Amino acid sequence: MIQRDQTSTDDVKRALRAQHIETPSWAYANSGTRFKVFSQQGVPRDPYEKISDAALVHRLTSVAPTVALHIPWDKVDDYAALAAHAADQGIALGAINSNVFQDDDYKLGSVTNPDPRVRRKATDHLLECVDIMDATGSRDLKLWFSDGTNYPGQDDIHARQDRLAEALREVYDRLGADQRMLLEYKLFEPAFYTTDVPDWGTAYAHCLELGPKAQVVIDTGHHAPGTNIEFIVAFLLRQGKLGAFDFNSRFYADDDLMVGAADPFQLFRIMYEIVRADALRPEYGIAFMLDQCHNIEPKIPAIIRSVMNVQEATAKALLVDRDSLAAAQHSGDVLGANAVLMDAYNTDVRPLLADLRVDLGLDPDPIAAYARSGYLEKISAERAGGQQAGWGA
Ligand code: PSV
Ligand code: MN
Repeated sequence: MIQRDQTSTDDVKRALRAQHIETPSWAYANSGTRFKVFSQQGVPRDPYEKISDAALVHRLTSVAPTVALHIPWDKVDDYAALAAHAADQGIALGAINSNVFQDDDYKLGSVTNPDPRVRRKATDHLLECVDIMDATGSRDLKLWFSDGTNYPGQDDIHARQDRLAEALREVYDRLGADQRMLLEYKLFEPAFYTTDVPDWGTAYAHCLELGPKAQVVIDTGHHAPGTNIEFIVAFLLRQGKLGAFDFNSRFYADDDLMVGAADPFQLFRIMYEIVRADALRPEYGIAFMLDQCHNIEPKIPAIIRSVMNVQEATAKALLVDRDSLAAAQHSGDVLGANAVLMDAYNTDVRPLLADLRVDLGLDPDPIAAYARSGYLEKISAERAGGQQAGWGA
């Protein structure tokens, strides 16, 4: 069992206090499956209201100071005004997510489309996202492409990689000195035969070719069952090419359920690799983002729960006795090394996190605090009319 002295507990708390988890604007909006979107009371009707909800999550947890936007879902006339609204509420705008997957023109692909007109349109959208970053002060452009093919022979696999590289290069060259391109991969869906960025290797190779401002995003839901994601984390960290996480949980494919719900042990193993590389610190530059949809559960408490799940996995990772682990590893003590890791994983860190919240002047139980706050009643009354936001708005 782990015995901790006060100094090491303080170190763990210090690291947790500095943690930064970005929430996604779309998690506050309506979502569902291709079968049905169930609406909920009080759902935001515009980006301003999404930001207000995100700000509340930050006020209750103190570790979620930024919210990611998705363009055009969060399109507004004045992005500087949107950033000012976020600042007024005590948060900032985070990554800008592009969207080249919801237009009829993209049926055969966006930046990899065989038609140069469609490629131009898609690339122009990505460039527009960089313009938006200039206005919002966002550092990161996050790219996910739904591009791929459904049938052998449908298009030239090799040529599609060339087209992808060409578009990425144009956008990369447009980035400002402090801006980054984060390239996401996904095993399959919506295309089923080939996917143009299907895995970390493809994303890594493109990022390497582009240069230091291009880095890979690991969306935890985007792998084949059984994939050792912490290996990918360790590999990319070693290469300096891990830019961000999109956290969520999957049981089958890209389920987008709450992070830490399906496999908290995997989340702990991922966070251990981060801690081991000293990459938790915001200055290290990794963006820890959620990419989730709350289809049947109430959204704001689900996001709070997700933030808490990441904190719990992180706290356990920070509790790993690294000296004992290294000693066991070096002496070839297989069982001993495994036991050191499991001791940390099996520690109940909820009291430590509750203490931390009290130190920060927060309620030790953010979900109970949310329930007591009356916020849901308030937004249900205030947001009665109008059109609730969703994947298309
Ligand atoms: C689609 O799979 C997806 O979930 C990607 O992971 C993106 O990050 C997200 O949508 C937002 O575009
Ligand atoms: Mn994602």
